[in-house]
Amino acid sequence: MTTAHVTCPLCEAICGLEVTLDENQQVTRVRGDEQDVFSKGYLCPKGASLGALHHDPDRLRAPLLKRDGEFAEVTWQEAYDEIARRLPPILDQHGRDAVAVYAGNPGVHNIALSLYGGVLYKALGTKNFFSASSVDQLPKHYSAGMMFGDPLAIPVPDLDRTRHLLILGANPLVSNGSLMTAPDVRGRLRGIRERGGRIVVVDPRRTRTAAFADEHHAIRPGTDALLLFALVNVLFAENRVAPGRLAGHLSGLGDVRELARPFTPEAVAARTGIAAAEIRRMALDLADADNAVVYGRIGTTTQPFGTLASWLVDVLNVLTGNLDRPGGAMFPLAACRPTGNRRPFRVGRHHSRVRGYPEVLGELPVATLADEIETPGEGQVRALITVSGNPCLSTPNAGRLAAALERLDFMISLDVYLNETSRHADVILPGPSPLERPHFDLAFYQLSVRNVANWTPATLPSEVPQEWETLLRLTGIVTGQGPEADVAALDDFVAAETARRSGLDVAVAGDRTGPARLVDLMLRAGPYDVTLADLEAAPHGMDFGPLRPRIPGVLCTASGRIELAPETVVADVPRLAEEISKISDDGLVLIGRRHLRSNNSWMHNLAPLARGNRCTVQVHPADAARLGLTDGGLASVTSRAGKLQVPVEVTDEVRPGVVSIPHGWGHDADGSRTRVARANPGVNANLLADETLLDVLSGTSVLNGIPVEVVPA
Ligand SMILES: Nc1nc2c(c(=O)[nH]1)N[C@H]1C(S)=C(S)[C@@H](COP(=O)(O)OP(=O)(O)OC[C@H]3O[C@@H](n4cnc5c(=O)[nH]c(N)nc54)[C@H](O)[C@@H]3O)O[C@H]1N2
Ligand SMILES: Nc1nc2c(c(=O)[nH]1)N[C@H]1C(S)=C(S)[C@@H](COP(=O)(O)OP(=O)(O)OC[C@H]3O[C@@H](n4cnc5c(=O)[nH]c(N)nc54)[C@H](O)[C@@H]3O)O[C@H]1N2
Ligand code: SF4
Ligand SMILES: [Mo]
Repeated sequence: MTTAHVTCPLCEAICGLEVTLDENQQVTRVRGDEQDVFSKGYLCPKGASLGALHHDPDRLRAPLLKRDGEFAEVTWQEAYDEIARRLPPILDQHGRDAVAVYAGNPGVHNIALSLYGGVLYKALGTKNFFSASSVDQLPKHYSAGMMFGDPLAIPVPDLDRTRHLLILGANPLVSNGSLMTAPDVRGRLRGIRERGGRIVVVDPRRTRTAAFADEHHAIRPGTDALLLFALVNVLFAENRVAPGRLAGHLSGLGDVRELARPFTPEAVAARTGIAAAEIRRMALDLADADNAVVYGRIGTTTQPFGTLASWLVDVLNVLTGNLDRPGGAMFPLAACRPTGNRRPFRVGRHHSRVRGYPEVLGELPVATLADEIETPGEGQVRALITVSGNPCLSTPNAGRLAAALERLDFMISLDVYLNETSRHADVILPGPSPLERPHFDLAFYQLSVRNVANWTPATLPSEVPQEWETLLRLTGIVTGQGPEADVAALDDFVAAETARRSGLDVAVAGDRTGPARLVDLMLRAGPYDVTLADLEAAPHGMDFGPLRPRIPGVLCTASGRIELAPETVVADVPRLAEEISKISDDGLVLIGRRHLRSNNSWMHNLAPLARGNRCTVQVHPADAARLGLTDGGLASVTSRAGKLQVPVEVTDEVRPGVVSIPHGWGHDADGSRTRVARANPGVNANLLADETLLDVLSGTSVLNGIPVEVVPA
């Protein structure tokens, strides 16, 4: 029997787990690691299923190659030979942009993919780079980039010290937190109460978090920016703007005052569904609290005014003096120094070919991937590489995208399942299970409510190559070196680059290779005096303490100040102002929801998580009565993009005018190999999401607030 201490790579809470294996390397138990410096024993049902994931017989352990429409297991050599035969001619004949990439969410929880993915994408040199960020958090990168100069400088709520938390569009008691790495959110929220503080939730659904809170406002979807502007308006009108220490670091305060003028509580009340008096009180409560923080997540980013809402969240944190102070919204300081050049954030360095959407953070909106595949002409996408992504379930108008994938000349999926997306591929290259690879949360230490770090060595030897090697092999192929390229030499090159950008000699990392070497270099260049060897000696992690103020050091705007009214953001305000006059009861809209025993689209194949059908359309009793829908009956839901049938759940959890279907379901596609998930497939909510509805600034899809019609089926 052996016991391993690993950091869970399944969500942003980064819990420390204690995994027990028997002599046959079977996982017999997974528990929370009580000695973990950050999570202190917390875990959720997904983390507890790490063994089920590792042992899942459907998880791929060999490459699959499609011949005459059927997949067969092949050797790695055969897989690379096929790629070397088919991919380079597309690049040669049609140019770099003919090959698109879609990078999905698990890549952010995987050091091999996050450190070496970029090597392949840079070698490909395609403008057609897409990722799950454009169905997620890009608006927050955009607003942070414009306000602070650095799109990765995202302030997080200082949960453990705050006395007033205003949450919009997040359900951290179920999601376990996002853009806010905080294991055991429930315990931390309870702490706020115990300090005499207050939790206020703004959400169209009475979620677990809303039910736990002191106050819940069931807002009309898509109207958060109106509400937030009204809060800003009240602070100015009541002379409660008090940026404190930040006053000397601000630009654009007067502009914000002017911009907020039309957005009075009375003006936005009808549209948001929140009474003017309530809005006024919410603003004053924020101003009155000793410290307070406004926090917005998926419900505020995947909607038509995602960037404006993300911006206004931090404007409020500034106006109340809560940005960069304990108990407010603070900038974490990760142990690994990011190696990028800190130049002021810019967008629109290139545009998508068909619809002309600007690039943001080097990517284009995934909502336009189908356009790029379907539309002939120079630069048409003819091949696609998906890397840990399932866009056929996670992106808008999934039906159109699935049909478009069938028109590609060639497709590769780096994926651990044969699923709704990878079934369209010609070659599937699997990666190791979480227990078969080292782990380090590069992304999430930058978003963590305490400064911590934890290195996890691989628990077991891998049955397949590490994914960084796979990515370097593909890099060899697209750079003309063929499938036999010297992976060790490519890795040395990557390490030398990392060392150069960190101002170090690569030799300091000794004989390490792969991600371990890069992490060691980045730690040595980082703000704490630690190396990878120090972390290896601390299996429960290292704690660098609570968050500390970082302004002005963290800023890298051209002015060196916080830009409270960035030009491009301000230019979108008139579009929001038009919303004020819109009628307030314009039909049903669809929102999503997350479930504790679920992880986007890909963990429904694990028996311990797969109990019961949770894929229903929730409808308010008043709407159900009006529409003739009955609990347990079947509804037909139609949007501009598509149509589906789904069981009805009548509940007053959702506000009137709003229906909710979770995303990530629809596991009945022909040819996918996820046997447990198929037994309880649910429906693909993204058949309904409209690929033409975007937050215009960031290119992020509207996944909440989609107009739909619902009738009995
Ligand atoms: N309607 C609606 N749609 C949404 C959302 C919503 O709220 N509503 N949420 C959006 C959000 S926030 C996100 S992040 C996206 C997620 O969108 P995606 O990232 O496209 O989808 P996932 O469901 O995370 O699928 C991840 C894929 O990675 C594979 N995978 C898992 N582990 C590994 C690994 O270690 N290596 C490799 N190579 N592959 C692996 C899985 O098998 C799966 O195919 O969905 C978005 N879509
Ligand atoms: N169990 C579980 N955990 C997860 C995931 C999962 O699939 N399952 N996915 C992970 C990922 S990739 C992410 S990005 C995070 C997301 O983390 P969260 O953002 O906390 O997740 P959600 O539960 O989608 O919460 C979004 C909330 O916004 C509400 N909402 C919808 N529209 C609006 C609106 O217009 N305004 C407002 N104010 N609210 C609105 C929804 O009702 C919902 O309660 O969760 C992560 N954790
Ligand atoms: S909360 Fe997230 S990190 Fe913690 S055990 Fe669950 S899935 Fe893993
Ligand atoms: Mo996400």
